[in-house]
Amino acid sequence: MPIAITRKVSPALAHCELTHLARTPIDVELAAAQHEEYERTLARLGCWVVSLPAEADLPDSVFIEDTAVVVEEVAVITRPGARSRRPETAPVAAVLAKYRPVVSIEAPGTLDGGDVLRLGRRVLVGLSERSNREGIDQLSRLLSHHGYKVEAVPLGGCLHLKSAATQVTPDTVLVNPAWVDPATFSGFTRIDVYAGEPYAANALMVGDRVVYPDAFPHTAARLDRAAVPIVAVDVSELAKAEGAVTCCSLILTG
Ligand code: CIR
Repeated sequence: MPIAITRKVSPALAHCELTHLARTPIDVELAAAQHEEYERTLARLGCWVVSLPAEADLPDSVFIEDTAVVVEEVAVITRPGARSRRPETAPVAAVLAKYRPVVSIEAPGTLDGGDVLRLGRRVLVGLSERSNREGIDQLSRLLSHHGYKVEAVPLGGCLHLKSAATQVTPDTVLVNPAWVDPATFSGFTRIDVYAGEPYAANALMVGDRVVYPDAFPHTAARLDRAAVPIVAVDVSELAKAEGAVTCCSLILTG
């Protein structure tokens, strides 16, 4: 059974980091309710959900994906690119130590888990405002002796690599080609997001299903046509904090 580690919405969510979105009022109670439904969805899809308590002083801590990169062999604790997010990692490291050997990215490296897209033994990492070359090199050293090949991927216009591309079936990726070079995914079948839905490339594959925001009907129709089995969730309030579906969990398999 996959384990999904989540963290409850912080009461301080409205003070989140924002890079590409303007600040708009966030209803924290609604965000928390949407997050609970997201957790229930993961449970319905067969995950054992380990839900960590809310952190009152860490606005972005619900976006737990950014704090670690977990493969079968090891958990790599990140050093988030946003200084305000660095205190998020310690409690996550303590939990992950129950499941994996734990290693860490060290200064001056920075890395956000949202930049890390694993495709089999290939690990693509967005060279972004959050993840620097030193962080990517450290990740490469930490994962290479477990047989992974880490590749830096240039990005433009978005926060993280997984804002621009995610995997939706074993051989299909969902891509916003305006934000990442689609040639990166040669060898995969590619589904492009509908141009009017730039944020639509973030999907969370859980087993053979895909958790997907209900906010992108045109791109969802493309996924349907390609027979990608999606399970819709409403994460509209979390989206105002620049979060989406991958960022709210760490999924441990194997
Ligand atoms: C941030 O800027 O760090 C948060 N407001 C959003 C993080 C979203 N993380 C993700 O998509 N992996």
